[in-house]
Amino acid sequence: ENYAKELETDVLIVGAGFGGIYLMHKLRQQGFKCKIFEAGADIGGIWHWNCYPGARVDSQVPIYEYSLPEIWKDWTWSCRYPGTEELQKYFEHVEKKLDIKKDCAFNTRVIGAQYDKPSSQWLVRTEDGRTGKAKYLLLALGFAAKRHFPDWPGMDKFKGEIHHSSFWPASGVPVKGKRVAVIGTGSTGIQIAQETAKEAATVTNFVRTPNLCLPMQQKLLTKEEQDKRKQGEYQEIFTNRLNTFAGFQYDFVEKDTFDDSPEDREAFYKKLFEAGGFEFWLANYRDVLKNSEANRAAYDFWAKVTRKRISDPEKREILAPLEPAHAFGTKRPSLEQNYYEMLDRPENKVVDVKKTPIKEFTEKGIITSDGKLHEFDVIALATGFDSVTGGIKNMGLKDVDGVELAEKWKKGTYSYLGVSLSGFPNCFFLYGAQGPTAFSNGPTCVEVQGDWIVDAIVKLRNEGINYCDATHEAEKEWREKVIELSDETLFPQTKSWYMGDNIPGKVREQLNFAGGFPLYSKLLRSALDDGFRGFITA
Ligand code: NA7
Repeated sequence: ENYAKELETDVLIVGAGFGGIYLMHKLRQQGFKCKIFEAGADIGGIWHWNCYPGARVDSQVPIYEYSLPEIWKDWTWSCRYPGTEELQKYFEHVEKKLDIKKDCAFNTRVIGAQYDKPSSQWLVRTEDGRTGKAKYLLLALGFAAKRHFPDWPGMDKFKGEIHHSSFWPASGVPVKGKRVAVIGTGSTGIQIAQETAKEAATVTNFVRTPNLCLPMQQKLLTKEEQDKRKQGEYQEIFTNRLNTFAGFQYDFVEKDTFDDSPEDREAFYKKLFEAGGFEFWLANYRDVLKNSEANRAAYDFWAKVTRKRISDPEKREILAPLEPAHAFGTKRPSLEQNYYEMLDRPENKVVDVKKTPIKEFTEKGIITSDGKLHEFDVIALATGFDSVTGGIKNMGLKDVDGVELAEKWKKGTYSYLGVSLSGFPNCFFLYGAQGPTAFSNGPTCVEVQGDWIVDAIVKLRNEGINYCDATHEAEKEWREKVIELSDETLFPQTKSWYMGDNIPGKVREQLNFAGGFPLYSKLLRSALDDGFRGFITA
């Protein structure tokens, strides 16, 4: 019983991850009363849920953390790419500094929300029969709030342990000496496979699309070196990240791929690989995600380096084929740590499910379309999420006329600026549809959009505006902009969750703003500076 049956506040925030916490902190500073409804049992968002083996962030610190000095000043990381446990500790540190939990209702899943015109309030219903009332409703759901479980026949028959990555028991699942299946090759599948292989008897990775993984180049960090970097360098990094395409400390170089000689290009690619992380993706030549030949050159380098690491010819063809399965970087690369050497070992297997799709599950394991039974003790479903739009469509959100958002978006996604929805007054969201979301570093995105939302709410209060609703015309223009920017890239050529392809029946459309942070921030700001351009205010 951590909140009353009826709760009234100024601002009701849904989600207590990076986004929700940031909003609450900034709004409190402006004198607003805030509450958070959170489906999980603690703060941390995806880092509360991500308990699967090997879960680790793949954007390096300090880029992957709040830019708030009161948080980073006395926080020290152990390594460049920390794992779940350390991220959970980080959120404990955040809690100590910001005192967030006292205004959170945990285990509180929102199942309905509608703006009530007569009272000028949002009424928000929860699964356990409570109602929250607030002038403003802010949605900080993250882009992975709804899990994707393919509905293979017989899944309930399996006698071993089967878990979706995002519902992995926090207490762990023993894999020592066990036969483990990992379905999926997103960031999650790669991490589970390489981690469980340290103990399991055998790991089998079911691969529909090979991940064009990049070397993580993990590195331990000392307190001394971090303390030194905090004297000026951190602030510089946080400021600079706003000027880069994806909100990182690096950016595409101001050069096209074929401006360089083949030798210089090779040396450049090599340097990016050695730097590790996403550099080969997001600090590459500026045309890598726009020009097919440029992209192919990057792919060929990737394949050359990666193929050398796989001695088994059959596995090599599935994991790193000479002909690319898709343009490099148009699906999210995962950062690997010995993934290829691990799968190359004779006891581990790779099943090409493009050739032989999964047909059904049995008590003992998985049958593929060639009739073969693969037996397992543990199955990890690393099958991802109804990404970007799944969460917001799944919370009973209705417009002023009572039409469900899921219904409104049946034929396509519409938002204004990737932060608001026409027909949903005084409601804003972040790290969701048509924002930089999946093409960005999460904390950067959350702060850029969060600052804007806070400024917008403060402006509404200061100017005595009671009601602020995006127009449908503004939404249509924004949607066009999002599609136009995406069409200038190679993203639409590839089937991916960026484009909604991973969920059967989902509309195929670009779900993310592909124009980069500098442009995004400019567009966002100008709408506010122009007196809520694109909104009806009253
Ligand atoms: P992803 O990246 O969506 O990966 C899901 C994987 O599951 C992907 O390899 C899919 O293959 C595979 N998948 C999904 N459905 C099926 C079926 N029916 N058959 C075979 N394989 C299937 O999710 P993650 O959890 O790894 O990562 C999510 C994001 O969280 C990540 O990008 C980070 O930003 C953090 P496909 O590629 O579609 O062929």
